[in-house]
Parts: sequence; C-alpha cells; structure tokens
Amino acid sequence: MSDAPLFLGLDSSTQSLKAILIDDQLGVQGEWSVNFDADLPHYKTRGGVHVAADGLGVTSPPVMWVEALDRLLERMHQDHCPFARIAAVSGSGQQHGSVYWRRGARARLAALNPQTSLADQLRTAFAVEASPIWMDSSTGAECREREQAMGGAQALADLTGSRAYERFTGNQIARIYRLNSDGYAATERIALVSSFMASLLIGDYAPIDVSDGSGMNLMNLRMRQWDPRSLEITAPDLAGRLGPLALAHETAGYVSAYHQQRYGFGPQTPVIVFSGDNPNSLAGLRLKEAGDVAISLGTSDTMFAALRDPTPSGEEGHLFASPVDPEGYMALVCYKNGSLTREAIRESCGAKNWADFARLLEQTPPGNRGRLGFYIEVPEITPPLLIPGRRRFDAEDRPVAAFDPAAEARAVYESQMLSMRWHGDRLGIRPKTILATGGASRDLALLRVMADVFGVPVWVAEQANSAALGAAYRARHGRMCRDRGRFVPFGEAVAQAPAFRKAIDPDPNAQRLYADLRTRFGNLEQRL
Ligand code: 5FX
Repeated sequence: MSDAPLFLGLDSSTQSLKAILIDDQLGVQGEWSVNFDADLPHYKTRGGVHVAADGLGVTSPPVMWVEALDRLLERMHQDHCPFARIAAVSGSGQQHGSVYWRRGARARLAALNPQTSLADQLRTAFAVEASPIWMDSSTGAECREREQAMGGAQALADLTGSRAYERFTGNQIARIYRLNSDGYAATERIALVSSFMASLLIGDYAPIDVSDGSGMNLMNLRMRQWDPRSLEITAPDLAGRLGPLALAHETAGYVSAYHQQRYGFGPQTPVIVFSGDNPNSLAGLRLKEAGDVAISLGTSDTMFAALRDPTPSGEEGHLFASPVDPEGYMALVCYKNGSLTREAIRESCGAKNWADFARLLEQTPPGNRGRLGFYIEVPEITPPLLIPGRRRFDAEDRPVAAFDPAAEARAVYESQMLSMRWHGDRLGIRPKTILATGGASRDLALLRVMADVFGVPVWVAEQANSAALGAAYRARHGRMCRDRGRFVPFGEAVAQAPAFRKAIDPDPNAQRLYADLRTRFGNLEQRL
C-alpha cells in the first residue's frame, strides 16, 4: 500500500483554503483547511473579504491566499501527509476573482527560495493589491458599455454564454484599467483565482481553463478561445496579459522545487489545470446527463446542471464550458444571498442554532399561509436586486413590515427555493432529481423545502466539500489522460466513487401548493 498513488484536490474558496487527499479507489484519506478570518487574522477580512463603504466593491488581498497555501501545506506536513505519493494535484478557485501579477513576477515565481515563505517572496509581486472577487457589484457602468459594444445582452450571451454581469472578470478588468491605469500598465499577467493558485504550485504562470474562463464575458464559448473584439473593448494589450486558455484535463506544469524541498512532493508531480469552484463541484458530483441537477448551498448558493445543447439567455443565468467534457457545457444560476443571509435571518429570529430554526419553521405549514418574503442582505445577482432589504408580502400581495419568527423562518427558505425553481426553469433546468451539496446541505428542513418546491427527490453527497473533491477527481482524471496520451471519458476516472444517499422525497400535497405559489412569487419579484 505504501507507494500506492494519491491525488490531491485544493479549493481556494471565499472563506478558506481546503485540501482533500484521495486514494486510487477514490476514498478520502485526509482533509485540511485554513480559514482566512481565524487563521490569518492580520489581513482583517470578514468572511474572507473586504467590503467597500458603498457595499458594492468587494475584494480580497491576494497575498492572503499565498500565505494560506504555505499554512495549509505546513499543516499537512505536520500531519505526516505522504506528499511523495501524490501522483497529481489539481484545484478549484472561487470563480471570477482576478489577480494582477506585476512585471517581473514570472521570474520571481521561477526562482522561489524554499528557505523563505511564499508570502515574503511574493508580497510585492502584485500590480493591484486588492483583488476584486465574485461578490463585487461595482461594475454596472462597464457592463452597460460591454452590452452596447457587443450588440446587446442577447448577442453577448450568444457569444460568451452570459449577458454582462458585474462580477465577471472582463468587466472587472475594464474597471481597473479605467480607475487604475498605472496598475494595469504594470501588470504582466492577469490570473483567475484558480490559475493563480496553480501558478503558486508550478512556479510559473498557469493557464486559465475554458470552464472558469467562461465566467469572464471574454471567451467565445463555442470555440473555447478568447474573443478578440471582447478583449479589445476591455483594455489594451489584454491577450498577452491573459495568456493561453487550456482544457481542464491538461497539465499546467509540475510541482516546483520550492514545494518539493519544503514539503516533500516528488520531482515529477503533474499539476492538472485548475478550474472554478462550480465546475469542480460538477466534477465532484459527477453530473453527466441532462436532468442531473445539483444545488450547492454555501457562501453563494448555486444551481447547476450538465448540458450538451445549450440555449444562452440574454436575461439571466450562465453557460460555461464543461470542465470534464471537451464538447459539453454546464448551466449555472448563482445567488449571493446564500448561507450568510440564512444566518442573518436565523439570528434575527432569535434561534441559536439550525435545529432551533427548524423547530420554528415547522410551526407553519408548507406555503406559509400565502406569505412570501425576499431577503436581500447583500446586493443580489439573481435577480439583479442591488439594494439590500427584507421585503415581505401577505397572501394578497400587500407589503407587510414584519412576520412573526415562525413565518419568517419558513419565508426565507421558501423564497430561496422558489427563486431557484423559477429562474432555473427559465434557463431550461428541469431536474428529475437534485443532488444537494455544501455546508447547508446538512440541514434537513431546508432539503424538505427544496424537495417540495421542485417536486423531486433530493439526494446528498456524503462529502460536503464537492469543489475540493472534484479537484481531486480531476487530478486523477488528468493523470489518466496524461498517462494514456489521449482524452479519457471522465466517467472512467470516477467509476468507483461512492454512491449518493437519498435524503428526502417530495410530499405530493406540498408540491401542488408550491406550483401555485411559484407564479405569484415570479410576479412579485418582477414588481421588486
Ligand atoms: C458563480 O458564478 C459565482 O459567482 C460563485 O458561485 C463563486 O464561484 C463562489 F465562489
């Protein structure tokens, strides 16, 4: 057993950096994590981010992610992680966030000294010290300009898979170029969080993968190449700063001498191209067929599905290239008001924990006697409601100032699930079953509302960190493709993965009730 291969998946998410180590039978051998707020308090982040006074600008310091990588690998080393047996590494990054490497950074990456920490060597390697991340909503003007220049929202969606979204990286780059042209001029390479973390491992610039690259409003989705006109209207000389695109099963490079000497990685350990967290979750949950739908309940809530024949919408949702099928796609609907909003409502209802909150919720029947609420704690993506606030309506659609705690508890869960059903439907996502993942997928009360609103059974993955797990699966997949010198269907790499567990079936009565509520919900949302 002692030299059997292992595969490492990393996940650089909004609030933490995690690692999952799996064996060749896909069993989880170890898990580690570094929480940015708790473990690296000197960066003074809350939930891993800094929010500007206007509430719209949201950034994280890239050097914090650098320090987190050393911290994580040190923890693994202290735990005697057998680094030498790792046969491939891959990873995941929160999507859309961008890192601006300063001129000369590539040379620094190539010459990292294992006697000194990564953070000390790279602290001054950034041309822009605050990286905009997916929670940023500050690029409204850039979005309008992009849609106008590209022939409208639908034309832009037809080309790139999405209309212009504030958090999409092309709009972020355009804003940085406009407000900080010196920073842009000093930039040698622009990375996504995913390719950035891969660069730290290989000691060189790693490519952006086509799946994470679909979240930039810059890539021709069908050709899987940068679109020259999209680059041109963003900022000058952008192609050179972005570098080439790669497929997610390709090899970005090898774990560098720095990590070999410091932690004991083998000399020829391939690093498989990193991708975004949602694409990695799709891999971790092994979504393959139409009707396979997953809902991830975390800092962001997302609903996603694998597709072969996509229909881009100029109104909402996103289409990305698949991270596991060079000809496939994935559809995604994303919400900013996920776990943090559920927590804020739980607190204001006076419930100390999720079990208390579930007891509150059970005091009202499904459908909440017709009451509906919209809970926007931070500017929302779906639908684009940028002004925070809690808006409540009675059964006759009249605004009301407050609900009692039991009605409030049910209203927030029902509202989140009704919204997913409503918007997913408009994007053509029609689940036959749902696979739930993310921290809140342990909350059975929430899963019950999910099953009833969608009218389908909900299954859960035992391993809630589907992005890190997906990265570990992709590491194995990438290694197989490399060893065989051709693309191997992803299903072969994950054939032995453990089965999912059914958590709950829908209640047919509740299901009918929610079908009626859905239309009312959609109409009220339109009004807002
Ligand atoms: C997807 O488009 C998103 O913006 C979020 O789910 C981020 O990827 C969270 F990290």
